[in-house]
Amino acid sequence: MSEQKHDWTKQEILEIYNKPLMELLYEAATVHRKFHDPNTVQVSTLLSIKTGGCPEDCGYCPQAARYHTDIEGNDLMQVSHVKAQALRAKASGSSRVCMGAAWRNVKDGPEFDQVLEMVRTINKLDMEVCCTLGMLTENQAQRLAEAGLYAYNHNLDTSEDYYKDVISTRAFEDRLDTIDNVRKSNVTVCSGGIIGMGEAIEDRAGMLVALATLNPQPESVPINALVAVEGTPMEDMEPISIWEMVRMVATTRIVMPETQVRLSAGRTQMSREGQAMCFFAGANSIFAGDKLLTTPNPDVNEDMEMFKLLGLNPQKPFTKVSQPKTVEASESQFKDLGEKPKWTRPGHSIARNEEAKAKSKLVE
Ligand code: SAM
Ligand code: DTB
Ligand code: SF4
Repeated sequence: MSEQKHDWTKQEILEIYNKPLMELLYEAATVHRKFHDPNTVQVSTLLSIKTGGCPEDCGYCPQAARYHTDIEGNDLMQVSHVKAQALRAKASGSSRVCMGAAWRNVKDGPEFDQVLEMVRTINKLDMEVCCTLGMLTENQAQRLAEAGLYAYNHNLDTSEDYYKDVISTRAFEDRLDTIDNVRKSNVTVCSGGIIGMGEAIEDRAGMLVALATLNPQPESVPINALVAVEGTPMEDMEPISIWEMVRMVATTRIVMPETQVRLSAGRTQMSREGQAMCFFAGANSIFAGDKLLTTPNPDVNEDMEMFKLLGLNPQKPFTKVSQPKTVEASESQFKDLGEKPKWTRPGHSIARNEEAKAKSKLVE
């Protein structure tokens, strides 16, 4: 029987977030132990299968084409390369591979077919496969499910209110619609957000309301600390303190007791003591590998040393949900519909995004 509560209010969540720290930690750790093994942490490896050149204006993102960041853009990776990287990840202790593409949305055609083949290939290595490819139709979600996709990552990123100050090329509602499309398939939902983008604590609580009131709640919730990348509109944001991360992780754990809470971007700035506090507060998943998508992440060997020090064990694949079956392309029941969905384009102006875009033109 699920013990998820789906009527969380912002007020209730704020009360949890603002508790005296020792109370908050104790409550979160108690919930954590009821639903999870506190000594097991899932290790997932990110793979950027298509880097840079994205048409969106997400204010935090180094991959948006309109800002001048010094990342190296790449076309879609070959399936053989993806397989080699997945094997390396498996050998270093990862049970999940998450493939990211700098796309606004998925488009039917040869590139999506290639991604489906990547999904089949990794599933056959007995690893959990996750994708994050932007907005998705129901048919595309079904095709990914059929290929053996385990999870789809699509972050809400922040509260509905603050979203308008971060992105102008799509709406919060589009994100919810994509999550809904994923839910209609057998693929599990991974959705979370970023803290440290200048949002108020109320926005953090607002994001958690949006996630926790989904029924069912996401199986996985990544909590990222902003990586402030030079050239993006958020390059000058002050880093968040470890206390804010711990509070966010603990609150997420309490309001979504069954979910895997992922300590995501920002770990290079965190001490081992800080990360240990996050694991105690209920984080039970990390991204491993010296790179996230385009920015640095701690070295795998250092992470494994930290696991040893803390007595943590990497989670085996398919401990929560069984391995999806893979259907070959030739036997697929879901056809390429060539859909051209109308995702929203609010197009309002965000001053700091416009400034970063103007600065980028001067650099070129
Ligand atoms: N293009 C797809 C999309 O936006 O859904 C998938 C890739 S996108 C890079 C995946 C997620 O990475 C974003 O939703 C955001 O939460 C996170 N992200 C991107 N840049 C980040 C940064 N500088 N710091 C922290 N998280 C970041
Ligand atoms: C998520 O929530 N964080 C990951 C993953 N899902 C795709 C991505 C973090 C990206 C950080 C910035 C970069 O490396 O480009
Ligand atoms: Fe593109 Fe995703 Fe980056 Fe936004 S977060 S600019 S959609 S890659």
